[in-house]
Amino acid sequence: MSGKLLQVVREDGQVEKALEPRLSDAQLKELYKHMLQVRLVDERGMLLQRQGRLGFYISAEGQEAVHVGAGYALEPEDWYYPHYRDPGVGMMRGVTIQEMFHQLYGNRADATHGKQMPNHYSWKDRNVVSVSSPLSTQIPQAVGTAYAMKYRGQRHVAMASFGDGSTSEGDFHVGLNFAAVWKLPCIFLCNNNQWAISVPLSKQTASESIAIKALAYGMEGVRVDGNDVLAVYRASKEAVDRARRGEGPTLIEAVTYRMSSHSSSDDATRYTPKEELEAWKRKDPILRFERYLRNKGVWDQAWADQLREQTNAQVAQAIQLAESQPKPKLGSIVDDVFAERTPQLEEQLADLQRTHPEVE
Ligand SMILES: Cc1ncc(C[n+]2csc(CCOP(=O)(O)OP(=O)(O)O)c2C)c(N)n1
Ligand SMILES: [Mg+2]
Repeated sequence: MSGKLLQVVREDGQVEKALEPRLSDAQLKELYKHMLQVRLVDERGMLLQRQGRLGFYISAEGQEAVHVGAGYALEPEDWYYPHYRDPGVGMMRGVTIQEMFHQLYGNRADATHGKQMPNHYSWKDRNVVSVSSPLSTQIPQAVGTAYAMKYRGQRHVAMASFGDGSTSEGDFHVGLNFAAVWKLPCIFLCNNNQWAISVPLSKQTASESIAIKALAYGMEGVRVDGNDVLAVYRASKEAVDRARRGEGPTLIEAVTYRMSSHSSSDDATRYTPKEELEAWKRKDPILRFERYLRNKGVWDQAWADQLREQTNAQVAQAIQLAESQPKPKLGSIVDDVFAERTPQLEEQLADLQRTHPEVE
């Protein structure tokens, strides 16, 4: 366990050659594409909320390199237990922008028929488990999945993603302890964005870092520059390989910054120092990766312009279709809750139908 921050690409885009992962030009462009897609979806999502077209929105602005880098180290069969600030992993597994907007609108085409808040995605067929609103509950869930995989002799891994504030929950400690004792194929990805709504990291822990906590549990811990997609990828790939070899779990602390407010219901300008945000804006993960690609001679301006244009067009089209969909059917409120509807649910549905005859 090292307290040092793992960095592969410096802020000026220069690379640490010895640490550079061996990825093809096409793979590097893929990483860029995934980060840009998340950013462009977020930009529109927040605007739609401000226009009163979406009820709520959570932006991942500034944190794209964390989950894109980590998600890139996983195979499709691996399980991902998300936080609410990492939509890119689903997209990397083929979730379309359209599916994402159906979820944001909670319409009839949404996989969960509007049962979840916006940004609380659920992609069952992509091994991305539903986002849990109660913080950190995804951690023991991932540990349980890793335990089951070990028990069955499967070679897959489970990754749980969560925030810095989430490390103060009991579930974090219980989950990490269990995973280390049983040497489970589990990776814990802490998106340390310095804030838990308006509570700064300094009020969250007295430890010198989040990563150092791994030492006490008896697992590997690594502190990585979360605005450096190649560093996050490198640390995650090492953790995933270790887990597949049966060498147990890893805690990754990705040091990053929440460049937007906590959610559309928050105003971070009331509690974050302006200079802090300005300083982190200069570390923007997407701009840094662009600098790296330019230095490497991989950057292609026409390709980047087209990518941006195409993604924005997909977003616009997805919004149009999502807004034209009907609301979920009233009866769907009791679907997918239990394998079979309980008599109580049937009774409540009958009550609803009686009191809301106008709703389909
Ligand atoms: C168990 C629980 N307690 C409190 C909340 C309310 N809450 C929602 S998000 C949040 C902050 C979480 O901060 P962090 O884990 O750092 O994640 P971030 O939002 O910064 O990505 C809080 C306190 C909750 N959802 N669940
Ligand atoms: Mg946080």
